[in-house]
Amino acid sequence: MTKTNRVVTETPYLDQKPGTSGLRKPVKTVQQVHYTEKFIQSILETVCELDPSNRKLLIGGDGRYYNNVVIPLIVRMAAANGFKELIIGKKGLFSTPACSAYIRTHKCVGGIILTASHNPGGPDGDFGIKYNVANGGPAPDNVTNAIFQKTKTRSFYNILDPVDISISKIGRTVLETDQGQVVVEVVDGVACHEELLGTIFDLPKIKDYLLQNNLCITADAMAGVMGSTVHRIFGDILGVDSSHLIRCTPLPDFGGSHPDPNLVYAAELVTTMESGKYEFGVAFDGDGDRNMILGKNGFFVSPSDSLAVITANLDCIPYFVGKTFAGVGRSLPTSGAVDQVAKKLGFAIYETPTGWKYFGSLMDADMISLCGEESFGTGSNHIREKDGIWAALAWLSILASRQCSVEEIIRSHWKEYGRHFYCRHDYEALTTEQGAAVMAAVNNYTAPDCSLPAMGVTEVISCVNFSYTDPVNGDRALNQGFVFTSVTGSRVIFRLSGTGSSGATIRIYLEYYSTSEVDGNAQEILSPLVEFALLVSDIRALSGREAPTVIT
Ligand code: VG1
Ligand code: CO
Repeated sequence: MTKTNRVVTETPYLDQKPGTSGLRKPVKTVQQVHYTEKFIQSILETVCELDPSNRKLLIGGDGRYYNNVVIPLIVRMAAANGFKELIIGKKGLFSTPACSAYIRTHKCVGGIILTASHNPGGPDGDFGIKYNVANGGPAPDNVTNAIFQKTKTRSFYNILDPVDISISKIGRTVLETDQGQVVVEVVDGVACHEELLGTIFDLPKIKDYLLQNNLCITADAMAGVMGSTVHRIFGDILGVDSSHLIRCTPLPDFGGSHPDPNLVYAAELVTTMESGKYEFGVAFDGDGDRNMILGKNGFFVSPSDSLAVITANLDCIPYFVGKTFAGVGRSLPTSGAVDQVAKKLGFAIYETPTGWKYFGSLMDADMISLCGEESFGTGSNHIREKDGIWAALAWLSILASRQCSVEEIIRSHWKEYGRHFYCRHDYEALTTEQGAAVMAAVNNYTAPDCSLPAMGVTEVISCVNFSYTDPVNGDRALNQGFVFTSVTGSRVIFRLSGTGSSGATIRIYLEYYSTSEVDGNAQEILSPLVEFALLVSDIRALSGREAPTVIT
């Protein structure tokens, strides 16, 4: 019989505040003595308080470095804290959307997901610990705040003596402990999600479409966890030859890459697509919730446009057909492209702060069926996370139904709804002080008597610090970003990233709407907005940087 120990620890760590999506820290930080244990104990206690009746917990992860150390640790700690059923993906692999699907389908109390998502991995990379609640979505602010409060006074944790469990094989082990029996079940981390996707899309129709038109498609999992899912769905079901599925073997350090599917970090896919060989290409991030969609010859689909196009083409996706469509959600910095569609089709639209956690309550209350973020996140209410492979299949469904190319679909969308020229400039790895100085400079413009400079020739009418009240539960989220709005509806938004593991990253979002010049050059059209952003933030002087690190 395995014994429970109560380990008394020294001073608490005071830096365990979860950010936009869980706690993200350099691996070296989480390797400090008792660091991970203390955070996990704080999660487990919070979960027990939230729902004392359900003792079934999922443990997922994107396969990154150090997962193999922390997974057995969570098993021992969860068992020592009274959890009775622990579900683990084979080899510890469970994409974020698959975790969400599993938690919902199998009625878990929640899940601990070991991922830092798009942040690099490996011994010198980042580690992440995220808690998802019973609806399958990221813990909302009140839960993460409760966890954080506990970390501040943490003085002990509970852990079983080491147990002998292999997570490399599917199967069930019953642990006999001094707390009674604990079932540890290693499952196929893909199956539940795969099954769900099969009920949402007409996969045989997509396969036929590719076959009949002799079209080749490609996917890049960036050595993240989505690789296995890609092999199963693109390979086994859609019949795509595995030679077209790149970086689909999950690696603990993502092969040294930065597993963030954007034009900069997924440059390899961009080059491949530019060759013209493929009709469609998609890249996913480390934990498989993000997607970047490219058409033939590398035609880039901006994530904000992607959400709008999917919303305008619901009839191509069987899941939505014959159902009442509730509405759409988008995060503040996501462009208003989807607003145009919602307006025309009579759907409700909600603008939330950045982070998927804010969509959960709206979906649970049936107020939105679809949502997305400019940061390459798209998804629906089939789960409570963004879902990279879902987005790819949504696009393939649209292509198969409309029988035209990605570029044709986007161009015809712009003709019909106008185009939201859009770009994001990231200044990564600034010091905390530099980040604060830039935000303070921008904050000056929120003063009521402040005169606002023009954006090129266009008058700027307001600068506000965005705050949000959840329409379902009244929860407030303050200081979510500074928004400058021009008289013609252009926006320039400033935010501090909440997913970095150290220092500060400033994100500047630029958006300009036009119904007449939809084929214009985005860079030229957005250049007055860039000038404006540089002027009001003084970011060059304050950060010592001449240019952003990422433009996407
Ligand atoms: C970023 C994105 C945000 C996304 C979050 C988590 O947050 O901007 O839209 O929800 O990452 O995505 P921030 O605070 O760094 O801007 V994932 O795929 O990293 O879990
Ligand atoms: Co992610």
